[in-house]
Amino acid sequence: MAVIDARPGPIACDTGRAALLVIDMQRDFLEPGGFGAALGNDVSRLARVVAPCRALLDAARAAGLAVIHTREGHRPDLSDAPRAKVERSPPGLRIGDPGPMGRILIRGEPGHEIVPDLAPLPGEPVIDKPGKGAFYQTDLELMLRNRGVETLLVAGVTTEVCVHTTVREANDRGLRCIVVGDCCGSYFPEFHAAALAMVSAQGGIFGWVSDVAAVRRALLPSATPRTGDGT
Ligand code: TIU
Repeated sequence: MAVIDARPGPIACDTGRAALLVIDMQRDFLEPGGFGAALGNDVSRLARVVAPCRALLDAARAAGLAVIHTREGHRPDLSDAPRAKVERSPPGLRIGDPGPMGRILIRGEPGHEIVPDLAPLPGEPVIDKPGKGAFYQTDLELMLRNRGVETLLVAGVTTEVCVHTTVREANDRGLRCIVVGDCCGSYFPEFHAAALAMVSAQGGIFGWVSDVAAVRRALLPSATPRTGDGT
């Protein structure tokens, strides 16, 4: 049992019944020419999340947690892409349009891949999701139930969109969610801060908020703190 320092208070975590969920750390959101940029965002704001996420991934793997990755994206024929979503970006920069990393937000294209530093290891499931929430139209819930997962550590992008939607979905399914704040990123610093505050307000209405240093201390008590984990 690990006890993780968090807001609104410390949270006990049975590591045998916990999983790390890394959300949408894809080139399409982090690099120029992808979906994030097509929506008019400054994608350079997300790069700082990669190193802390890697420190978190290393700790979770070393502690034997289940690690699950997600990717947002659509089928090449766009049959799973709602028109309302496609029309959100300007013509020429829409989902399915060609870009420097292949077709924007399409499965199998270079831009859809997870950034190399955070690449899934063999055996780590990757959930391909058409929406913002990782539970919508995916088998994530089944996977978590089959593994007996009760607690989710959550990292990834963007804090107020896919991370928040997923945490709300998980909370309603009875999972304890610990959002690792410095391993989440947003194109909007003020939204990032507000989104984290919303999770832990009201006594932890959707979950807990922690940071990578606190998680590493709890999961690997004898390890030396290292660069990139915020210590
Ligand atoms: N636009 C934005 O902030 N996010 C997304 O579209 N998807 C995710 O958050 N993954």
